[in-house]
Amino acid sequence: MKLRILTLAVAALLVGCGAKKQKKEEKAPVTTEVQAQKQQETVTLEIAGTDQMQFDKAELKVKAGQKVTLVFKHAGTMPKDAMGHNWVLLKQGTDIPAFAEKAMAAKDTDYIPESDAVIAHTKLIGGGETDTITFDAPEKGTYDFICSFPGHYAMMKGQFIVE
Ligand code: CU1
Repeated sequence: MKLRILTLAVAALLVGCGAKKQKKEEKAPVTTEVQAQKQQETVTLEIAGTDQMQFDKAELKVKAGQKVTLVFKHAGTMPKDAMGHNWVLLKQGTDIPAFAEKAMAAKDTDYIPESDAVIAHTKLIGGGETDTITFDAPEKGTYDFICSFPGHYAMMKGQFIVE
């Protein structure tokens, strides 16, 4: 008897398009809310380096407290030895020319010198390669990012803004 009622109920639901629609509408706001919340907690940024020794973006923006996923792509075709790029986020107040000089001497570690100035960095990549990193956004403020491949920082730099 119970099963019969259930079958009827299911049939009624299937037939009654209106009822089905209502159910969907009830569910929608919850899903959207969860998605919005997730979006606030995490952010995905994309930036690329080129064969012309440039980043394709001069500015990246995130919100304080966000988990940042950064997708770094080398959009060119030149090999790593000739036109390698990385993305290095530096602490506020870092002396960039001094850091770059240290980086130049750090070939064995892909030009990432031993330094407490680095907040986050990708690996060094060549044409066609991609590296993805995740890190927590630092506190509110404006930070510099550079490519630490020898001679690149003068052209390859930008601002990472935490709001
Ligand atoms: Cu570079």
